[in-house]
Parts: sequence; structure tokens; C-alpha cells
Amino acid sequence: MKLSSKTLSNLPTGIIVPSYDRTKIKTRIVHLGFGAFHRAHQAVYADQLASQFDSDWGFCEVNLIGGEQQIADLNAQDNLYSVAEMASEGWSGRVIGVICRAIHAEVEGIDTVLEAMAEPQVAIVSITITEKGYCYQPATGKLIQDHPLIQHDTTNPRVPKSAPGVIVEALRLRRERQLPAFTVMSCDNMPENGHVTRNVILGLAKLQDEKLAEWIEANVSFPSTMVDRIVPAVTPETLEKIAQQLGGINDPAGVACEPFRQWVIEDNFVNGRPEWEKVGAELVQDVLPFEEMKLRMLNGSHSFLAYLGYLAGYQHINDCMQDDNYAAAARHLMLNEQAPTLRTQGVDLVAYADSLLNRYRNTALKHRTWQIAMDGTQKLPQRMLDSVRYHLANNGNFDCLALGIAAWIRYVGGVDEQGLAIEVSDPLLAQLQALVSGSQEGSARVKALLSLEVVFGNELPQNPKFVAAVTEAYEHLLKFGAKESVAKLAQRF
Ligand code: NAI
Ligand code: CS2
Repeated sequence: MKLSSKTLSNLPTGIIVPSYDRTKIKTRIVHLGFGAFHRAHQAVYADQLASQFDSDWGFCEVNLIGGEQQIADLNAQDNLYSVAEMASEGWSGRVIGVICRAIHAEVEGIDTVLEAMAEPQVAIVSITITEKGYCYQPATGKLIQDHPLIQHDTTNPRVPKSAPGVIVEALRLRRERQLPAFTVMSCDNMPENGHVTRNVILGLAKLQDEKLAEWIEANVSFPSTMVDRIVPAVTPETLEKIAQQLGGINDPAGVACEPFRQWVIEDNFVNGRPEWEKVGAELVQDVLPFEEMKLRMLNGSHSFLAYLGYLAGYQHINDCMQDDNYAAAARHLMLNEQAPTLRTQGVDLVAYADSLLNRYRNTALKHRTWQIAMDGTQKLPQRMLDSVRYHLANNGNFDCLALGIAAWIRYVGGVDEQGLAIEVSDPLLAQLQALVSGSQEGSARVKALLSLEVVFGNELPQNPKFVAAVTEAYEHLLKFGAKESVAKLAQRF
């Protein structure tokens, strides 16, 4: 039996189900990227608002590239799915009812997506499409004009393929139809994600139509957000556990996550917004200090553990936490190499670091190091390189960061410490492979990878202190392996 409106009444008591009239929920938000994270984050906030405060803010879900099955699964079960919050001690479940519609661009056609975005009541387009979906240069935050999808959308603006292209075209339709614009809200893990989104959308609009770009500039806002909840990719094992929790009812669109969640939102909406503050979100004027804190302390340590953990044979983040040296190194990285770079005020960063380590210890999560290791070219700048720049300018120590970057280089080398192939997943894979195969193992490999300007910019690779630190860390990795290198580093604290 599958989850659906009809089977809701068969669910075990204790599972929270929509208590509100679902027919009153409207598609006031079009969300691009119906992935694991959105299902366990923004949708949960909206569901709580509907059930506790009679909110009518609901979603039209859209996947543009990938994720066909998730949309089909959702459609097959009356747009209902469940979220399982997993703590080491137990689980709790909630069925989300605020999704009114779900579309896949490649299945139903891009026109259907654009028409949904041009519906008059749509006030917000929110986005979780992973960093690579923005078609931007991680080192500069600017649109990559020669990105294949952007080239396509520049010459075929009416049938866009990229997320920026779809948003620009939807806004063009709204302008043409004299409808109000919508707010574009990124919920991806990038610093100043609102600015990045604005850059790529205005960058593309300018290539297409100057007047449209001016209209967007004057009418659309791009609030930045800091989003946090650990939501590992769904596995067959997760779905099995969810079915058990649902008393034998299957939910292929279900998702499992940690109990913790946080959302800090820049309060800058041109066409109204849900009252997220009623269900725990923080609406602020400046999100950057929160974003930097989260990206450097959480995501920076996550990437450190992911590369060094994968190389050491630790499959999951909680496996890394079993190794005292890894836990100590992650804590040192957070407090001694990331915290000093932050502008955050009024947050106890020691307590924050310890709460992160506790979250990483959650044995029910099974968050794969491989998953976090993917798309490293899109993640390193905001997670590690900005902090390195701070230390170079302030004569600070950045041994953990250097080891993290060296471990990324070792990882994208494509062969693990046992000589087995690593399945490296990255939008710049072809460039990475060319750099690896064109360089000799050792310092030449480090130099080759650091020459990747879209990631490292042009100053860092010229900085002798930076290059020497990464090279030394890399040579340690080759000589001692990841586990031993982390142990040697941890002994020094
Ligand atoms: P996912 O793999 O489950 O979903 C990715 C979504 O992005 C899918 O809907 C897919 O259709 C879409 N997508 C992928 N490439 C695209 C492209 N080139 N253009 C347009 N759409 C594209 O990943 P998940 O877990 O939902 O994470 C997505 C993003 O959410 C992350 O990259 C991160 O920025 C953010 N996030 C994730 C958290 C997590 O723990 N999973 C927590 C905080 C933020
Ligand atoms: C992780 C994040 O996959 C990754 O790169 O570091 O998705 C992390 O789980 C979230 O940002 C937590 O909020």
C-alpha cells in the first residue's frame, strides 16, 4: 500500500498528518529543485504554518534537470510525502500536505513550467538546485557565459534549460502580461546566495534584453538565506525504515533527516511572504554573518571530514566521529581556523562547534562522506578558501584547511589509498581529469590542481605560503595516508 489521501487514515498514531483543508492551499511559491533538502526544510516550515496558523502558502514543485522519479512518485500519491526526523534515540514522522502540484520540465515541457511561474498568485520562486545549477564561477560569483546551458538560453531564450534562463523567461512573461514580479529566494549553500542569484539572473537577462534586465533590477528582490538541516540522500534502506515507521505504507517520495533545523532569511520580499518567523525562522536585515558561520564551521568541517574520511575508508560522517583524531581535528578546524575569520556577533561559537560535532555523531543519519565529497569545485571556495585568504592576510595558522584542500586533490586524483578507483562526481570532472592525467604525482599534481582559476582565483596559486602548506600536507597524505596524517595533525593541538 502507498501513501495517498486515502491511506492517510491507516497511518499509525503519532505520525503528524495534515490537519488543515488541503484544498485551501495555493501555489504561491514555485520551487525549483524538489530534492531531499527542500522536502525536509522549506516544505516542513510551510506545513507547520498551514497546520498551526491557517497559512495558505503552498508549493508548485519543479524539477528541471534530474529528479524525474521524485516528481512521478509525488504525483502518484496525491502530492503527499513524509519526513522522518531521526535521532540516535528514535524517530518521529510527519506527512507534508502543502504541495499542490509537481512538474518535471523534461516530462511536461518547459512551457508548462513557465506558465506555472507566470500564474498571477505566484509571489516567490525558491531554489535548491545545488551550487552547480547556478552556472556561476565559484571563485567570483559571476555567470559563466560560455556554460553550455547559458549559451543555449542566450540563443533560445523562449525555451530555456538552465535555472537562471527559466527564471528570466518567467519574469519576461510576467512583465509582458503586466503581472507583478516575484521574489527569487535561493536556499543553496553559497555565501551571499541572494547576490549570486541576482548576478546570474541579471547577467543572463542583460545578454538577452537590456530593458528586461532593467525591469528585473527594479522589480525583483533576491533575499539571501542561511539554511541548515542535515538531509542525507535517500537510500533503499531509508525508504525501508520509513515504510516501517508508516506502519507498512510505502512512501518512495519520503525523506529522512536530523531533528535540528535552522533558517535565517533576509527580510526583502517584493510580493509578500509567509510568516516563517511564527515557526522558528529568523528574519533579519543581514544574513551574511550567519551564512559565513554555517558555511565555514559546518560545511567546511563537513568537507574536511568527507575527503579525509573517504580516503581513510570511513563511509559516513558518524564513522569519522568514532575516530578521536578526526573529531579533534574537526573541532580545531572550526574553532581555530574558521571561527577567527567570522564576523558573527552574539553567538557562542564554542557551543556551536560542540553542537555540530554532536549532530555529526547521530548514528541514525548515515550521511555518506562520498555524498559530501561531490561537487568539490563548487564548494571549496566558500568552505575553505575564503578562510585561507583571511589567514594569509593576518598571518594565521591554517594547517587543517591546508590538509583539507590537499585531501580534495588526493580525492579527485581518482584512486584511493587501497588503489581502488574513486567515483568522483563534479561538474568540472573533465577539467579535473585532464589536470590529473597531465601532471606527475606529488608537488606537480598540487600545482596543476591549484591552477584551476574558477576555483582558486588567480592570487592564491601564486602565494608561496599557500602552495607550500598544501604541498606539504599532500606529501604527508602520500607518505602516511589520511588516518595517520589526521592523527599527526591532531597530536599537535
Ligand atoms: P538532491 O540531489 O536531493 O536534489 C538536487 C536537486 O537539484 C534536484 O531537484 C535536481 O533536480 C536539482 N538539480 C541538480 N542539478 C541541477 C541543475 N544543473 N539545474 C537545475 N536543477 C538541478 O540534493 P539536496 O540534498 O536536495 O541538496 C540540494 C542543495 O540544497 C545542496 O546542494 C545545498 O546547496 C542545499 N542544502 C542541502 C542540505 C542537505 O543536507 N541535503 C542542507 C542545506 C542546504
Ligand atoms: C553537506 C551539506 O552535502 C554537503 O556538502 O555539507 O549538504 C550539509 O549537510 C548541509 O549544509 C547541512 O545544513
